[in-house]
Amino acid sequence: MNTAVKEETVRVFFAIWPDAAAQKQLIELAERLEAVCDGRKARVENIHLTLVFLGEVSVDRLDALCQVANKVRDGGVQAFDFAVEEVHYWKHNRIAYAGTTKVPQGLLDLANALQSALFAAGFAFDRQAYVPHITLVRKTRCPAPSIELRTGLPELAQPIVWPVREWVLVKSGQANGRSGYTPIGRWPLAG
Ligand code: 2AM
Repeated sequence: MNTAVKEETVRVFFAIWPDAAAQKQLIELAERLEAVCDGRKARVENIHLTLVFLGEVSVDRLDALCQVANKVRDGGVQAFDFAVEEVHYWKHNRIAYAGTTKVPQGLLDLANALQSALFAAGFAFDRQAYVPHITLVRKTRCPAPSIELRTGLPELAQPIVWPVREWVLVKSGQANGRSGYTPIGRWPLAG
């Protein structure tokens, strides 16, 4: 008989959520992309920009995770605006996403501060170079064969900009019978 007690975990990540106006523009962009690329567009309420993806974390460690976020908040990372200017396609995972050419310093500061504080607190996370991206359509077959060749992807007439004033800790999983994201903490930016 296996008597080992299975540790309860949750799949979590830190992220930024667009405001309502940006959400509307991003879902419209996702619909345009879906029309040319096929695939499955994100649900409007799920559209987000990940800061740090932690994956499965023990529920017993969630308090410690929030303490890490408190420490980063107390460090006073400045608020910033995020501007989506481009659409890209990642062939390796068949994702079409919204990105930016001008990564705001505040975003880099926030992602770096979180990574450093998480590392110091002993949390494991993906330490690959941070590429800010907002997944709009999954399982796509975009005409653009690579990130460099974007021919065929919708162009943005003007950037989609929103003021970033807080970040959130999000739980990923089943909620009300649907898979989705549930915020379990939020922290303000300074300024
Ligand atoms: P994706 O949209 O490119 O899949 C919740 O799954 C969020 O965490 C999504 O923004 C997702 O990015 C991101 N994510 C999932 N797995 C990840 C990983 N191994 N490394 C970095 N980010 C990941």
